[in-house]
Amino acid sequence: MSRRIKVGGAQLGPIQRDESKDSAVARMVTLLDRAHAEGCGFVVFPELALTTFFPRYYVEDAAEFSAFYEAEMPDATTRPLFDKAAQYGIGFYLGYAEVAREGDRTHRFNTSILVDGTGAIVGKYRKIHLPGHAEYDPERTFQHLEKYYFEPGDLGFPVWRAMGGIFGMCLCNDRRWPETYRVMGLQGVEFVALGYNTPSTNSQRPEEGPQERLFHSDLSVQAGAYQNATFVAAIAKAGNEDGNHLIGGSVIVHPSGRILARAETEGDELITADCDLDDTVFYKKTIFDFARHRRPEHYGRIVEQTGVILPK
Ligand code: ING
Repeated sequence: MSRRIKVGGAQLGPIQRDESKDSAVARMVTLLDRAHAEGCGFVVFPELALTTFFPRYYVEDAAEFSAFYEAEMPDATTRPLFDKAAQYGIGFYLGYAEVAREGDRTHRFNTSILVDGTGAIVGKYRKIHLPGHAEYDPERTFQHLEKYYFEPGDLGFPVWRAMGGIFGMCLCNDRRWPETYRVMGLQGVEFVALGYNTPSTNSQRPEEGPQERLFHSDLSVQAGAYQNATFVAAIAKAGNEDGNHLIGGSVIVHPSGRILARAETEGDELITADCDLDDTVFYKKTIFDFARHRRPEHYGRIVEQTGVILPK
């Protein structure tokens, strides 16, 4: 029995700093309507899908940006998205900024959730690889302060049985790190959902522009999919946010590494692909049969070291 699921990638165009969350939710509901009309069973939205990419701005007191974070999910603002998805029986991935009070401490994470077709949150992920820097850096052409506004995730890279398969999540910069996919691959992941907000130039190397950024995004996602025999949907928030450009290039990738669907615009756009989760089985039973081929006795450095230790 094939385990086919039609997957929608709901790329968002820019969200301006003064745009309301209600407006962002309404745009996502419109994409969900389109996904329903096209027969999708699962939809992937971007990273930080409710707000502009606020880590590009520096404020002395991070509490000034508290409105960008969600203390409860769903709340009155996001409930329409959950209700519409449940009405359609569509599961989804949603990225947002999370504030969590644990005891007397407040934690802030760059978070995503996995919601099943009944509207139930089946899983949560908190971004582990935070790129950029933790303090204002005058040397950069623009700021990328995720290390200032978020803590590294504390939930690891779990996977969940949902939508008839084994689903995992990550966020943006995580897609550049092979460890992200491998930890999920070692749990049998068949579908990795991820959202991203990727500036189209390098703040430390201005000549690195959108073409290079799109190339590296595809390279990372296709490699992660192929090397772990999993589908990957990598979905952007794109376009010009208050003069700051983010790449588009949302893709849905097959476990062979081939791109099944790619966004053509930098706006709100639904891409779709028919994903038969059983397509992962051949690769998991042959070239990437981890139990037969991996030699972890030689991989010690990967977990023992953080940075490079050069030879004498
Ligand atoms: N954004 C970017 C990303 O990893 C980045 C930051 C771009 C880091 C290119 C390194 C190279 O796609 C987020 N939000 O992680």
